[in-house]
Amino acid sequence: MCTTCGCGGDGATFHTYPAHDHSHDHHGHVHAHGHTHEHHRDHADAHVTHVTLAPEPRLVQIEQDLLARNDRQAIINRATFAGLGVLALNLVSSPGSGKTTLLVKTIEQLAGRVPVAVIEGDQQTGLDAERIRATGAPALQINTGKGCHLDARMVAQALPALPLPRGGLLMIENVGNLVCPAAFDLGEAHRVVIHSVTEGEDKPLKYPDMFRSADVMLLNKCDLLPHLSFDVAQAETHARRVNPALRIIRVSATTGEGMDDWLAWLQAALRLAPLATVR
Ligand SMILES: Nc1nc2c(ncn2[C@@H]2O[C@H](COP(=O)(O)OP(=O)(O)OP(=O)(O)O)[C@@H](O)[C@H]2O)c(=O)[nH]1
Ligand SMILES: [Mg+2]
Repeated sequence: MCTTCGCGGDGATFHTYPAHDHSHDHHGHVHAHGHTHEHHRDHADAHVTHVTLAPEPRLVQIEQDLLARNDRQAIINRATFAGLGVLALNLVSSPGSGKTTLLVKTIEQLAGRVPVAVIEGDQQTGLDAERIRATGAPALQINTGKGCHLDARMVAQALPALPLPRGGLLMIENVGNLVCPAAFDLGEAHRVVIHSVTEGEDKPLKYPDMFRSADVMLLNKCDLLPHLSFDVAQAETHARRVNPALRIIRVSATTGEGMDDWLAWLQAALRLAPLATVR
């Protein structure tokens, strides 16, 4: 459980699978904890019981306050970036999908043309920032400890320590996590979700908030497709089902496949950076 954003079991839905006694009647509402409802969803999964916990009102209030405070700081961050003509991108994904590898390759390709600075988010270690600095680009590591996401205040506090590339690119690599980072606007102009082909086609459906909140999806590690049963068309259909406007670019950070399309998208976004005062 995340200790900073309150993303615990509140409002969660539990699905139980009775091992025996399929004739047992689960149709009635059960108020075991005062807020619990139990029912069959349909005949197709008649042996599956869905239990929905209603959220505790006080926790909902705390979470709303937290997100409202974050949104206020995100507006300030966004205005700062727009004022400097900096294009800020928030890179989100599950752990290991290739965010840092893509960043390194992107920085190498833009070298001498577009100045880039990077904020790295990890629970522990400065490993990713070291990989970025090895390219020559400035990088600042934020360690979130037990936190599972970056928030707008962390980014604001990091900015004075990082030379912002006026007219350039600020890449913010979020903590590897497909859940909580979806709720926290950092003030970015665009959110880029990286979905690698080793993760399974179902991820956009299982983590819809993340894919819905993104503007671009980089489908990474496409060089591995010949070795996998991953269905690209199905993954893209799932992603578009939760976000019809999502721009999808197939890439491989390793071989460079698709990088031209990604760089073309970046160049177009850079031209609009001073106008990016809303997302
Ligand atoms: N085959 C292949 N491997 C890749 C590709 N991109 C990244 N990898 C590998 O995937 C692993 C994870 O890459 P990272 O760039 O560290 O992933 P990340 O998303 O930054 O990971 P976290 O920051 O820990 O969430 C490394 O072993 C990379 O070499 C790719 O396009 N193809
Ligand atoms: Mg990384």
